[in-house]
Amino acid sequence: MIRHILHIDLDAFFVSVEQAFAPELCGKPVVVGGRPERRGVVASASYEARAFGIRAGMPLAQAYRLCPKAIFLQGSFSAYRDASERFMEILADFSPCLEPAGLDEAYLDVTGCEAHGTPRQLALRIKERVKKELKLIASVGMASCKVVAKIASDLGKPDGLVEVAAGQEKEFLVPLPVASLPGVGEKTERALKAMGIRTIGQLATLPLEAIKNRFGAAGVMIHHYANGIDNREVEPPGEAKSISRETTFAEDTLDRAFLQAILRYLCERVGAELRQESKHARTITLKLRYADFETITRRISSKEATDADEVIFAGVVKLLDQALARKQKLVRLIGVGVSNLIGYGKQLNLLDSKPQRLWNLDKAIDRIRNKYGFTSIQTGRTLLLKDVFASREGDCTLETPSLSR
Ligand code: TTP
Ligand code: MG
Repeated sequence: MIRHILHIDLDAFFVSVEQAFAPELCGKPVVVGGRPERRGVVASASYEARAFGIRAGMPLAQAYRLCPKAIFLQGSFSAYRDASERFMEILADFSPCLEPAGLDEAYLDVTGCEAHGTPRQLALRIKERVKKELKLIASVGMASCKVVAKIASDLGKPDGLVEVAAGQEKEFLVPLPVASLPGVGEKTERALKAMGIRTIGQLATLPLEAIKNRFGAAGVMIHHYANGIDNREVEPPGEAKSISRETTFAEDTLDRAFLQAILRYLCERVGAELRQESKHARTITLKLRYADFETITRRISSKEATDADEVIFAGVVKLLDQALARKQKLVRLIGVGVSNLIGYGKQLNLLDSKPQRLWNLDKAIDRIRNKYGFTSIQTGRTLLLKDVFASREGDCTLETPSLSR
């Protein structure tokens, strides 16, 4: 059976989110990554900035030399994460077979969705909704396998829509440079060049054995890809096993009120994700890294599972107080985690164990945050962080999420 796979990738993602917030940035060379006088690299560059040769991964100082009039922004990671969540929600409306492959890209298998339209019609509708609801531009590649769909979406950028008909995969790939193949990094590209291979077409015609001898299993993979062969399924992520968030402070601290406010914020993030995954947690973990890099984790488990921000918060605050009572050392990193997760259905006495008030409150806040972004609502216990939120610079480094499956 011929599969219909879409690869959707947002154009200049970080920059485009900034432009959606501040339309005066549209049409200008914009770079997200930080101030050019600071160390660091370009995370995302607008297409206008790319016209000057600026690329992701390039040192900011070099980007500045290429285009001094470019607008350099620190960026706001939580805004990107919120946009990413909303982007994935739109995609999920088109098919349940959705595999996020990063914040701004995903594979969607729409085989069998003919009743709703052809793959091209679905792709156009996705682009339309992303534009209308998120003010972002999605480039879409359509093909019978993942690797060709991905290359097609890259090729059409910006604002692309490239369809590769079944049977045309190899022909489509022939003229493209080998570096467009996923799995061919700079090192492999150099090694292939030394062998006289520059295009995917040349790679495809090499005997498989020659590539296998030179590059091993990775060689077999890129040889298959070069021939338009990729049997990988679009795989929706498995169920979450643990969820955690942590943050490193700009300055080490022992300010208990501040630590509690940060903890509350992290708990709300973890709780929201837990509810999103329709899970309850039995184990709550606090992680602390002191200024001297000593790192401790402390956990409490309970028979009663929870997904309430308030309960998770009460747990970690207790752990924090115990840790601070034992050691008075400056803290450089703090994190909250939940694990030992169970599905809603397994906790039959749930409504008794979680006060209705907390349930209603968390749900109401989730709804608003899902619609307007996480930081659209700030709860009383995090008010101390107002300044951190106000400076988008701080927001960018507020926390690192981690979800293990
Ligand atoms: P990409 O999709 O690779 O890049 P992009 O969306 O900025 O541009 P386009 O897709 O139009 O080519 O990556 C998505 C986001 O991931 C990007 O906006 C910023 C982030 N990122 C980094 O932080 N560092 C990097 O080196 C890269 C490549 C991306
Ligand atoms: Mg992108």
